[in-house]
Parts: sequence; structure tokens; C-alpha cells
Amino acid sequence: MRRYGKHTDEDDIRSRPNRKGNRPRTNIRPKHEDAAEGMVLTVDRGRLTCLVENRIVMAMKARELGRKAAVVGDRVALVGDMSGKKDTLARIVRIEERTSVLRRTADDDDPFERVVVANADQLAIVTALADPEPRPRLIDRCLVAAFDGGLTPLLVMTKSDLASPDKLLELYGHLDIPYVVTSREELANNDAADLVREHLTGRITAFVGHSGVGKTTLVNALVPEERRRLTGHVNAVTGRGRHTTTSALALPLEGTDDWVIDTPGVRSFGLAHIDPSRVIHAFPDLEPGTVGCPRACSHDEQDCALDAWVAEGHADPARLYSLRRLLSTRERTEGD
Ligand SMILES: Nc1nc2c(ncn2[C@@H]2O[C@H](COP(=O)(O)OP(=O)(O)OP(=O)(O)O)[C@@H](O)[C@H]2O)c(=O)[nH]1
Ligand SMILES: [Mg+2]
Ligand SMILES: [Zn+2]
Repeated sequence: MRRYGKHTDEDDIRSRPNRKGNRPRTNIRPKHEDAAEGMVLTVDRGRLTCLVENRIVMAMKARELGRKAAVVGDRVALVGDMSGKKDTLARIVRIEERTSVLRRTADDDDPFERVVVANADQLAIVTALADPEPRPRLIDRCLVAAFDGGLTPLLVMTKSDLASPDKLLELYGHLDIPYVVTSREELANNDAADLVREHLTGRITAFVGHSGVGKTTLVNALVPEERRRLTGHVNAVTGRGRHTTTSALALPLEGTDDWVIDTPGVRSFGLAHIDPSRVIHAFPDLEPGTVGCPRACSHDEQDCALDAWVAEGHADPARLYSLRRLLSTRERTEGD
């Protein structure tokens, strides 16, 4: 078992009784030295399903975590009963520092942001080519969230048996984002899983997109059933008899260190939490051109230096167009 010998927690100092009323003690001592390392696979009303070594352990947040919430993908430290036996419950005493955070708000003016997934390196933005219709604005929003959260985007276009990908490829082809196109037939003969898997190596990939685009279908094609059963995860059945995912779920890809994370369908991807000035960082090829911009330039205004810089041939005009499209995505309504 991996031990956390060197980790310390400064909260510890404050909670330690200071009997003599003298100066607070400053020596930071390791906390929960015997804590085990785990990963959060899914969260259901305060109950967290964690993977500890190769056991599924149910856990709850320890009170000392306060308002900090653990989310799917989080690396956590656990204490207590870690046998994984029925009706046992371990305690999560620490959430390790996250390497990435995928955030969204319900709407752009919603101040309440939620962390969808922690520690993912890649965001698979899944869009159906029909049923439901592709929604480029939603894709753009997911792209901004990916860039902002430190995730690399991957475009997954499903249901090419129902409609051609040409129009979407025209829109996104020049964005330099890797993409895959899958169909019902390719799902059936495993080609879809193979196509997608090529992009999953060495990564933790979160699948996001509108409800019904085929995220779970793809994840199921990637992960054998007995692995999925491990987590005891059940999907809700909608009024129309379709299964819809109600909570995010992380699943390991067999024989690798790779993970896929299925998430519930979203209607919108609010970006209230994202500072538009950060969007430019997703365009390293354009960033040097902002040197001549006025102070606090939004890069979507008249005096922006990027137009002239790009016109001089320093970067592909399509890239500037992409940046502007992403910047303006916040002001537009969904679905257009
Ligand atoms: N024709 C066609 N149907 C597909 C394809 N992929 C998935 N579907 C169907 O689309 C429907 C929705 O698929 P799901 O995988 O449940 O979609 P989801 O994105 O997980 O939906 P939520 O969990 O609600 O977010 C199911 O009936 C699938 O069989 C495809 O490539 N072609
Ligand atoms: Mg689903
Ligand atoms: Zn500018």
C-alpha cells in the first residue's frame, strides 16, 4: 500500500488544542500517515465510489474536509474500513492537488460553478451528426472550457450513418483539433472503439456532450461489461425508455493506465467562470501578435492588433477567425 508519509496539512495546526495558550505550534506534522491512496470513480448523494488498489471502496467525506467536495477523477487519501466489503464506509480525509479541472456553470450568468471532472487530460467533445442535431455553439463552449481547464480537446462525431460529417468538418477542420467520426456500423464491428482508443493512450479522457449523442454507447464499447459492473453503477431510464446517464463515472481501460469518464448529457455549458482574457492562451500561435494590442484588449474589438498582425502573414487567418468565434460564443445563445 502506498503511504502518505510526507504530506502535511496546515489545517492541522489550527485544529490542534493549544493548551497553555502560548504561541501556536509551528511544526507541521504529517497527517493520516496511514491513509491509502484512491481515485473517485463516481459520486452519488454524498457516497463516493473509490478505487483503492484494485478494490472498490465506498467512502464519505470526512468532516475535516469542510466544504471541499471530491469529484470524479479526484485522487484522494482514505482512512477507515478499506476492505471493500458490503456496508463498509471509508472516510476521505484529503483531496490531492488537481492537475486539471473541468468546470461549467448552468448558464453564463450563474455564479455557481460546478467541477465536472478533476485530473482529466483530455476532453472528448461528443456530438451527433444528427438526432440530436449538432450544435456548434455547444462545441465551442466545450472547447473554451477544455482550454481553460487544461485539457486537450478531441472531437468525436457520432451517428455518421444518419448524416454526413462534411459540414462540421468544414467548421472545425482548421482548428487543428484531432477528431474521429463513428457510425452505428462501426460500433457494431468494434471499429468505433478502435478509432477512439487511438486517442486515449496515456490519458484520462472525459466524454462530454448533449444528451443522446452516444457518449455512453462509446464508453461501453471501450470498456468490457464486467469492468463496468465493478462499480455497481446504474443509469436511469428516461420517460421514453432511453437510458440516460445521471452521474459521471470513471472507468479504467483494461491493460493500460488509461481512463475514460462518462458524464451526464448537458443542455448548455455555461462559462460564467471563465475570464475571456484567458481564451487567448489556447492559441499560442496568435499570442505573440497581441503585443501591440491596447491594454486589456478583448481581442474581439476594433483596435485589436491581431488583425494587422495576421494580415502581415504571421498566422493563418482561420486561426484568428476561430479565436473570435470562441470569444463571441459567450454572448450568443445556445444552439445557433
Ligand atoms: N444511429 C446511431 N445511433 C447511435 C449511435 N451511437 C449511439 N446511438 C444511439 O443513440 C442513443 C443515445 O445514446 P447514449 O449513448 O445513451 O447517449 P448519451 O450521450 O450517453 O446520452 P446521455 O447519457 O443522456 O447524456 C442510443 O439509442 C444509441 O443506441 C450511432 O453511431 N448511430
Ligand atoms: Mg450517457
Ligand atoms: Zn487584441
